[in-house]
Amino acid sequence: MTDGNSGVSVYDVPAEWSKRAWIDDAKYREMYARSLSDPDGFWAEQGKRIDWMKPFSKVSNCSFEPGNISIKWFEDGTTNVAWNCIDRHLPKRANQVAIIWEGDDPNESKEITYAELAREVATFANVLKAHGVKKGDTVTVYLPMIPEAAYAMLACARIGAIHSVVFGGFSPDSLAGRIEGCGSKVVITADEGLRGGRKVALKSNADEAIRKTGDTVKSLIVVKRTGGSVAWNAGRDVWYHEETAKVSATCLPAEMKAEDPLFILYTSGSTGAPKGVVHSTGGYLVFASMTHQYVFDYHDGDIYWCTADVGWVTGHSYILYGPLANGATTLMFEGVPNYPDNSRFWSVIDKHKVNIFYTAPTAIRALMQSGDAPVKKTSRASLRLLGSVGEPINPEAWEWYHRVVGEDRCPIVDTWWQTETGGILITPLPGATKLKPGSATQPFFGVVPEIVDAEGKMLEGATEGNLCITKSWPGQMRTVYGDHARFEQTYFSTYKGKYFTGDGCRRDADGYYWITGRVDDVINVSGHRMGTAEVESSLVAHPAVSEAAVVGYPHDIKGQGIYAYVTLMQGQEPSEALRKELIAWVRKDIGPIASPDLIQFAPGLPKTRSGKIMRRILRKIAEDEPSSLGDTSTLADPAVVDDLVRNRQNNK
Ligand code: 6R9
Repeated sequence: MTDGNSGVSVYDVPAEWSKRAWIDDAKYREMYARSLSDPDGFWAEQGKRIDWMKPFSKVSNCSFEPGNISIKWFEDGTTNVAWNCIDRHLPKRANQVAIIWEGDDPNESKEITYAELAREVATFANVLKAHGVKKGDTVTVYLPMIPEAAYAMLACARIGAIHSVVFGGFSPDSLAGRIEGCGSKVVITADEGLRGGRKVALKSNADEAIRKTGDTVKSLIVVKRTGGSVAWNAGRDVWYHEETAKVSATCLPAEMKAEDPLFILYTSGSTGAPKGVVHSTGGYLVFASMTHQYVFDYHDGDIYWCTADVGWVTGHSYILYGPLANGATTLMFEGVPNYPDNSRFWSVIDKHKVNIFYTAPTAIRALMQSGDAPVKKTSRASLRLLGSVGEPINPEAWEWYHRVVGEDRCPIVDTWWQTETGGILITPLPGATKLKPGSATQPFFGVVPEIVDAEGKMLEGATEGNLCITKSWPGQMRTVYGDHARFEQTYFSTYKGKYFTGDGCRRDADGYYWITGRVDDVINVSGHRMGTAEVESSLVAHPAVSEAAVVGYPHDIKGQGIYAYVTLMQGQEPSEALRKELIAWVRKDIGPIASPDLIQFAPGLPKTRSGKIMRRILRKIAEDEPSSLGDTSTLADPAVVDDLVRNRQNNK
């Protein structure tokens, strides 16, 4: 069947799926309707999917009203996230594998049972305590994808400390900003990371970052990963393996209020420095657990693999917290999709008999370029369900994923969500939802999407506009760390009374949602969010640069590439060498993910008479659509645009 709106094929729910899945079509409709008609009754039941030390009596207490943005779920209950992810499974699952770790080197892997996880996490928790970490303190985690990353996060949760995980690909400067932002006195890192056979100098990056903070960090706990040589600061640095020898392997879980923060995760927005998104204890875990069970249709015994890094929210909710809350077996992968060759994902699936596989469109597009052979030489017979997250998936990549990787038998869940949402909000449920390639399809339980026009007017039926969510859900972020006003300003001031996602969205005649990408100054490069303002401020910090404007442009593999327009200081001449230098500068300043793909030297930027840069025009030029620049009548100097169009960088 073909979809009349978009021309894509429509895929029915396979019969065996509607039978075996937790949720079929009728159940989805019934539960979705109840989640709106009786939200507190609905969420009170779901709240019981985790164990509580003191049961909650209040379910939700939320306001999106201007001046009083307040989000509370299960607020009088107490619990502990690590206790839910570990202890409660021990009677039944002590010897079940909790984490399968697959190393960068295909010959290296290990399995960690729930009983082992309990000991490792308690031990790490005691090490943190020995270094003075107390309930409510923040701990920055800058680790590669090794089991200790999971132990560290759960150890924080166990003692009520708030973890802030910083992606290992971030530069010392970015790490420094994130350590300062939340005031961590303790940082956890490794000697070196290992990705695609290459070493990443994590300890030395951490040293440099801590120096930049003015040495506010008291303890740097270092996990030995590669054994490479590292500089040592004797008063501050400790080897993790030496510390563990000094402490016991049991640790009581701290009793936490449902609304106590579990973690902070820094994410880019359209303005200013990255924001510390704060997630809660109770509501977050209920939502991560529920979405993991229903969206991936997780059943006991399934082997589940999410390829994200724990440095991103996807790693938090869908490598760690959701799966472990459900007593699942979750696979954690240290490496990259094309090392030692581009069959790696599929070989790992065969090696560990993975049933559920969750990855990003950018990886699918990159692997698709090397053809079907690297996929077809593997069996993938264990695979049952595929997932996608991070950016819109183009129908061609979706079809290839479905036909070649999933051999036409595995449904694909295209899951739309954000760091801020804590868990999946718009998604198919594999036993319930007909699929349209490229559409994230339908709202999850309790989620009320609304499409509005630029003025905030609600648009009905088949339409396109900006995506808002009008009711709270338990996994929603609670605040920006240390800056509640910024929380309100960023998410609730554009359209009063609604959470604004920053995404554009189309709804078709069947009520299916199609996310069209960011409508703010955030670009999505290989599924990683970058604020254009961050890249611009890095560029203008270079002595040769007077002004910079950064926009996204369509990129075959990354989804969006980074296009930077740069105006030089007087007396500076554009050159290839300077172009390379600026790319290296941003790379060093923010991290490799922020490296501009194209830099165009521009004698001037298009501005309005009041001095505002007209990004709309810069985007069109970067997209190579100079014929659709739109209204240019407000430009202070129209000649500037002619020069930009003439000298556009070739991105083919
Ligand atoms: C989970 C995560 C959030 C932004 C979001 C949107 C884009 C994520 C998507 C998607 C279309 C999907 N996005 N999933 N767009 N379809 N299935 O990625 O969080 O890093 O905060 O990014 O990613 O633009 O606003 P985060």
